[in-house]
Amino acid sequence: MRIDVVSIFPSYFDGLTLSLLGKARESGLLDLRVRDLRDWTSDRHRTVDDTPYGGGAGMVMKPEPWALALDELAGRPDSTDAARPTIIFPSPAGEVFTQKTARDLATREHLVFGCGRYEGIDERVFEYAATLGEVRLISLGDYVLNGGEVATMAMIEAIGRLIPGVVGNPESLVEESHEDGLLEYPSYTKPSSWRERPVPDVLLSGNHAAIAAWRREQQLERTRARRPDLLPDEEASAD
Ligand code: 6GU
Repeated sequence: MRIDVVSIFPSYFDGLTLSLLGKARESGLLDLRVRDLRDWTSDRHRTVDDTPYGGGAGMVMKPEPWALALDELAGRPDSTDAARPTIIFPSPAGEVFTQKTARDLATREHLVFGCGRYEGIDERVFEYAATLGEVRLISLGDYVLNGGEVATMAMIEAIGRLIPGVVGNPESLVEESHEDGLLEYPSYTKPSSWRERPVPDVLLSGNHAAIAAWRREQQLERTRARRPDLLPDEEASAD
């Protein structure tokens, strides 16, 4: 998979050289390139923002540097459908990012992330981007960040680990919170008793069916307590 990121703070993404995603980049499973939006400015001050029409607080990102960046990274509008990238603008005004979104985006050949700052990007950039590929405005949740960088990193990590081969043991992808729509069951390791706290007996029993049943019950119980909104109606009331 190829991922291009455009940001005025490219060094935010230095952390993506570490750990599993760093290895995926070294092995070629993930071709991740981070670019500075200011590379597509032409004035002496490398200006990327200006005052908003209609007035109001803050600054708005100018359209032209974004258009030049998208032309270079997302191709010209005459390119074939298959080669058209998915262009993602992280935005608190977007659809909410979930594991389902991550699974969908992990199937794409080419993603382009445009990280906005200030009060946002000139609205015409989203229209222009839609001539180059599928545009998605995506939010991490109902709170405000200073810009799209941290949101983009979270999305790249969630998407990247779903690329086949990135996570060594694919079974660890299945038994995660949200993969089956429920929160994860609790985990324990040695010692079997620690500071007066024993590991639940069933986990030491060797009875795999009983362990699976216990874990499932734990998943339901936790989801009921912490995230009842995730439960299907028939599981929503305690039994
Ligand atoms: Cl994607 N961007 C910003 N700026 N704030 C957010 C967000 C994104 N998701 C939640 N808050």
